[in-house]
Amino acid sequence: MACSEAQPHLEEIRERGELRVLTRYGPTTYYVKGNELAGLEYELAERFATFLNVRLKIIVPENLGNMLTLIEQGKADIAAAGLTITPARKDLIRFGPVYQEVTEQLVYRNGNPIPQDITALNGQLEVVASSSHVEQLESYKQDIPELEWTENQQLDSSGLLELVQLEMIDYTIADSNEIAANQGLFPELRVAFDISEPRPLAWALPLSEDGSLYNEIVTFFAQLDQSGDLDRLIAKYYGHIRRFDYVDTRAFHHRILTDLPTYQPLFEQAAKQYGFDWRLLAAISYQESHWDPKAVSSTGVKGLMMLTQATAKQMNIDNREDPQQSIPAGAAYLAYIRENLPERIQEPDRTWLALAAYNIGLGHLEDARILTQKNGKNPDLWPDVKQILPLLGKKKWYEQTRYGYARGGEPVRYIENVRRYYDILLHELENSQAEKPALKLPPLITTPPAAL
Ligand code: BLG
Repeated sequence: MACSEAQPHLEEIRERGELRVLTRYGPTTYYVKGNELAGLEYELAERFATFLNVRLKIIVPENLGNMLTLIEQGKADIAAAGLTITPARKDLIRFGPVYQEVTEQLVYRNGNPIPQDITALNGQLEVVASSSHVEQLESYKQDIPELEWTENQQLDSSGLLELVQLEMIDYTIADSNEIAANQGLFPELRVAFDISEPRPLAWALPLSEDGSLYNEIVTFFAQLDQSGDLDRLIAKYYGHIRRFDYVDTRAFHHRILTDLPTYQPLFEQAAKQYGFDWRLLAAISYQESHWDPKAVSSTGVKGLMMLTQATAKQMNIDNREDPQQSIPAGAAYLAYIRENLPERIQEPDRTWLALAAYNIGLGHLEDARILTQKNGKNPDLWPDVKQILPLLGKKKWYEQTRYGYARGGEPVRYIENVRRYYDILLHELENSQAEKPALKLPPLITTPPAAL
């Protein structure tokens, strides 16, 4: 029996055919998006399992403390949970390669006084128990003995950010990526100041002499980095966050309550007919017209889905201002574009590329895809095409194209906004309508399992 311990960790995983990965729910890690599981950590873990040629088993422990203990005790293979490498943690667990850097920041609610520094807090500060933020606060406390905080065992970072938004606590500390990912959902959050230097995130694994799994992780990340996939994945999750207009976000939250109910049945019906998520159609429509059926652009494009006259004709409708016509025609047009893209293009890139063409036209999208290929990037991936699209506005580039000049930055911003609106809708509607996600999450493990 005892000699089974000598088996290298990697062999053990291969024999069992399953990689056991601990993570936590949250917009930067693991969540349900529409009908799919998503999250940067989830996708990385899924790719690593494929790399090892084993199944992926995701386990969500009750809290961060449990997660670290489970890893320390070797009861799971990896924790992929946006974990910061800290000196104290390094004594107990081993970290893989750094894949992202974040800064820890103090968050307060808009409208309340902005604290100038950590000595000037005037209210309750709550942080996630066992987090790197506790370690950071402990180091500050050596110089500022009066510094006080509460450690929350139940909630994660997103949960505490929500409490700040709801004014149930005054401050929390969160990682910059978590704050950015949550700002669309909680538009009243504000960052007061950084409380740390940029800090590295990495996967955690049990500390042991056996380097077999560690070496595979190093090779995996090196390949991911070299192929550009790591940058693409990070851009996929954070690329659309940066430039969002937070004032607009507040108006959107309001319109979800006042205007959306009028059009929701039409979005649902069109989505069903043409194979979309209705919340995506609603997000597109908000981006196009702010749900104003009489909206008209300077170029004469009209209605809830902002159709040109030519599109209306092609889709056989005669009144673009009529929501009953505009919504199904917009959905049908988008579906038509999506169907006509080359078959090899996979989702979700297929939908984003179709949406780019909805906005700028298929000809210009095709030009951008050709330029993408000329630049050594992949024309079938939205994150690659999106880098090239703005070049259609530059002479040096549009001269090389068939359809010529276009405002290529517009579809990029357009899709960034649609994605933000879509994320907000998913979150808001799940909360308010208690809508069941189509896909069940894996079971939530609330007590450490005896033998993982
Ligand atoms: C789109 C059309 C495309 C057309 C492109 O313009 O409209 N989409 C629809 O009608 C749904 O068919 O492609 S083409 O047929 O190949 O030429 C290019 O002409 C609409 C866009 C234009 C945009 N909104 C849907 O995204 C718009 O309103 N732009 C004006 C903005 S502003 O008012 O000037 O700021």
